[in-house]
Amino acid sequence: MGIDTQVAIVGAGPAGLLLAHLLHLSGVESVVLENRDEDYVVHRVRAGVLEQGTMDTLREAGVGERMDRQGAIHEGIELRYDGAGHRIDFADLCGRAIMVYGQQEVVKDLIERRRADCLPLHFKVEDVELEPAAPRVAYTHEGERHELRCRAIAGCDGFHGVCRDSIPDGVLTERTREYPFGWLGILAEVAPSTHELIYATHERGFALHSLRSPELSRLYVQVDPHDDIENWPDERIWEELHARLARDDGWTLEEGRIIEKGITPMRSFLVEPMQHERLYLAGDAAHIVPPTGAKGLNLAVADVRVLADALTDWIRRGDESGLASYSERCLARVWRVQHFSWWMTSMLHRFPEEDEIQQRLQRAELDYVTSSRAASTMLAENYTGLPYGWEAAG
Ligand code: RFL
Ligand code: PHB
Repeated sequence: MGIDTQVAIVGAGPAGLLLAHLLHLSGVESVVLENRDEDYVVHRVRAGVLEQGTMDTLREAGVGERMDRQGAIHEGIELRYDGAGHRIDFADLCGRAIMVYGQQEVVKDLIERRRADCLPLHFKVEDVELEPAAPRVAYTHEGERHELRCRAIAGCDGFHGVCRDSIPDGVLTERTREYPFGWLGILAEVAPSTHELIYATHERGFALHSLRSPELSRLYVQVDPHDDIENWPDERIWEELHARLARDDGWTLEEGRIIEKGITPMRSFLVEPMQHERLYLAGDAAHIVPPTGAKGLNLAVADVRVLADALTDWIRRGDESGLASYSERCLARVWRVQHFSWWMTSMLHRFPEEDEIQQRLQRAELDYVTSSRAASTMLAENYTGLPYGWEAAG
């Protein structure tokens, strides 16, 4: 029986689109299937922080040109508590940096490249069904049912996708932790009141001041995960942000028109292994981290780098060893990042039932991280992202 494409990729988020492009660069064909429309995908506001390795990957793959023009390199962040700011200087501590560039811009750049290369990318695909062992993917597009025979399937369809659920019961071990809070995020038409990201902790809860461009600010406040966005008129959001981000030295937060707002619950989640038969899961389909470490998108990029190499070795050279160890290689980084994201989250949020000991422990941790070079280097090294292959080198 013949095949229709070498790799069927489900999901056109950063994981699916980057995988398709990396495979193309190494001479492997793929088809990308996405259930949303293109407009929705490029306007979905999500991550904004790219690790050093992510920006290097995009550049090396020839899709970093607009990022380098419009994104902003940041060499540090501020931790703010008790009315004072404490800078973590990445450049000094670990010689690495981050790029502030919206996830939807990365997605836009990858879609544009896929179009320019005239390669298959289908939006508004419905009723995707997988047979991981065949392997085969069936779907409906423009009213017609199709079947795609392939050599491997990449499940890049996010946390709510269908790929993970197509694996029979008993194969995967799932681990989940829900946090007793969520983030209310806004995009506001106002010049950022800061040059670097500010992670603030306050008795009223966590707040984050992030940026998108010289005219656009992205801000978050910790809220109850079950709260309704209707309970948060714009004035109330600004009031919370002013209170939680306040500094004793007269720093002020500028307000602007809110053009987007929503509440996201927070969880830690992963499956082990990240593969079954000829189906390989990557990105949010396999793991979720709370956003405090700014890691989700970066972890998706790390997965697809490993997967692209492994698929290429198998399809072009007949070497299956990379695919066999795909999950194991990814999970070393996944667990490291799970720990860092949990640690940042625990240090910076208010927990509903926390006692005074818990508060004092958080405070002791913040004082340590902001005063010890060893402790702040740990934060800097993880935030900017451990180099690829660190686990093997260690
Ligand atoms: P995505 O982006 O969810 O893409 C999955 C795609 O699959 C499609 N899909 C399907 N397609 C076909 N058939 C089906 N049955 C399908 N079901 C779903 C979806 O429509 C979608 O297009 O997953 P991917 O590619 O793994 O990328 C992961 C990242 O999107 C995610 O980890 C980050 O956004 C997380 N995240 C952050 N990560 C960072 O690295 N830095 C950050 O600063 C950061 N901030 C954030 C974040 C996530 C947030 N939210 C809203 C969850 C801030 C927030 C508020
Ligand atoms: C963002 O800019 O959206 C952002 C930045 C840092 C985070 C999470 C989200 O930790």
